[in-house]
Amino acid sequence: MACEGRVLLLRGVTLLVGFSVCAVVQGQVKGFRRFGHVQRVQRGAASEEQWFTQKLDHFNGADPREWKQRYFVNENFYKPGGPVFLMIGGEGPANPAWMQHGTWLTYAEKVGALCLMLEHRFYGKSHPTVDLSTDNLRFLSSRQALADLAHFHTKTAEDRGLTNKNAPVHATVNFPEYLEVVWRSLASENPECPRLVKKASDALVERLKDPKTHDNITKDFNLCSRLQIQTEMDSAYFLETLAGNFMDVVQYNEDNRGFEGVTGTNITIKVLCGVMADSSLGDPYARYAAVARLMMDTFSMKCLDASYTTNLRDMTNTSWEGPAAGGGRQWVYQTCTEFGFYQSTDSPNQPFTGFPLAYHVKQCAAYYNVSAAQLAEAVAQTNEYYGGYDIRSSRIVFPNGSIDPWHALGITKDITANLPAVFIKGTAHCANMYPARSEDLAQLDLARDHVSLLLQQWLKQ
Ligand SMILES: *[C@@H]1O[C@H](CO)[C@@H](O)[C@H](O)[C@H]1NC(C)=O
Ligand SMILES: *[C@@H]1O[C@H](CO)[C@@H](O)[C@H](O)[C@H]1NC(C)=O
Ligand SMILES: *[C@@H]1O[C@H](CO)[C@@H](O)[C@H](O)[C@H]1NC(C)=O
Ligand SMILES: *[C@@H]1O[C@H](CO)[C@@H](O)[C@H](O)[C@H]1NC(C)=O
Ligand SMILES: *[C@H]1O[C@@H](CO)[C@H](O)[C@@H](O)[C@@H]1NC(C)=O
Repeated sequence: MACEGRVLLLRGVTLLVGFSVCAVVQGQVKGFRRFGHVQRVQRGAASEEQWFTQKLDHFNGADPREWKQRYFVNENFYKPGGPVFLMIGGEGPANPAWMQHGTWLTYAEKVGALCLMLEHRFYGKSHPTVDLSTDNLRFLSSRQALADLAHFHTKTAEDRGLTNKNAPVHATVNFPEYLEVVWRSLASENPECPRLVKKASDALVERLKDPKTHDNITKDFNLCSRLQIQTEMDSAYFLETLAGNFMDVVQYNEDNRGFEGVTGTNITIKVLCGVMADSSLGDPYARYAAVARLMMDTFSMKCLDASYTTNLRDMTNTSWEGPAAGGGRQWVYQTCTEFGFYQSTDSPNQPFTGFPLAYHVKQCAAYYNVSAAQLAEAVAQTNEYYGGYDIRSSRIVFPNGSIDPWHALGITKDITANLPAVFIKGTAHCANMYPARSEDLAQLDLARDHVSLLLQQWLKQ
């Protein structure tokens, strides 16, 4: 789900600026799309990594095992007595580039804050266990991660008192609304665009039914190996991979992510809708294939690996050197055991076909032996534990962008004056957290200023 980082504000009183959970994603990582993968960019002293000792299991006093968690500090703006900003790592490596760039530093400069960033357990270099076996992944949960934060906070900012670490979370097994927003976001560029995508996707689904077409499909989409459709999982994985091109671009449309070392930021909704409207490329199906090839060129991929069998092998590799250890195996585990959030094609009001909820649920069994019933129970537990939308704290701001499919699960209307929403028209995922630039929409500038004012106001209380 989530910005590689919520920013918590620690101070004498309950102060928490929830930039919510924003994933900073690199689209081409297996099993991992639309979640937090960040490339590492090392720069300057504030980027130096440091290590903090944590318990493996915060909820079992009898278990003495410990491990080292990575964190970063930027003291450049700190004025004694000032607040502490804590950026919480998300489901990918904590990227030290955030210690040099990003809107939170602008805020820190204004209020004299100390800036800390703590990497999430099991992601990046924060390895609590020797490998990623399903048995060891038991220690990967948002509750353990919050306990890491609490302990980190107690030790590093003892006199500042973080009293609220209640993340706003509403978990849901099925999340078909995601693709509904993808439709609307494409339509905001050009109403024809999502219709063309749907035509193309429908045509592809039709062709898939006839094995005689599979050689052509293999060629059209430049697949690494001949298309093999033996099970529903095979076709679902293939169709989801192609839809993923659109999902990724919509989610990060025009976000200023270049500073993190992310490539392909110039592939925007406008570019994809441009290809979909280009009749010189052939019918919508041919244009859909052209989009896939454009993405491959952009990310320097020789061919497209859209085989579920390969994916299954990658996702069940439990080594820290494994192909999904960048976060894919860990994040999907968290979806199966805490959050769900499956971006299924179960709504009729979206462009794609063929990857229903059942496909996502079966992956939980295939990767971690988690059944559908266990998944449903785990998600219900999460909402019971965190309270879902029933948020009882105060001084949390909830920013969201209207283009970002995740806003469908976000808080886009003020709950109270002390729990304000900042709904930004026309921006994508976590746009407000990235460094400002001159091309930013006026609404985005205003949103950043608004958050800055709230921050200063709350710090005075
Ligand atoms: C495969 O593509 C070729 C060239 O476009 C076309 O002539 C042929 O009919 C296609 N084959 C099938 C089975 O669709
Ligand atoms: C995006 O940028 C890359 C690298 O600068 C360039 O090669 C490519 O042509 C650009 N693509 C588009 C669609 O603008
Ligand atoms: C897991 O991935 C690593 C690194 O790619 C590889 O060396 C190892 O053989 C894989 N393990 C299995 C069981 O496939
Ligand atoms: C899978 O889970 C079931 C039920 O929780 C359990 O009985 C079974 O032993 C597990 N299988 C494996 C291979 O771990
Ligand atoms: C707002 O929506 C929530 C719920 O999906 C996401 O978790 C957040 O990342 C998102 N916030 C921003 C700033 O994009």
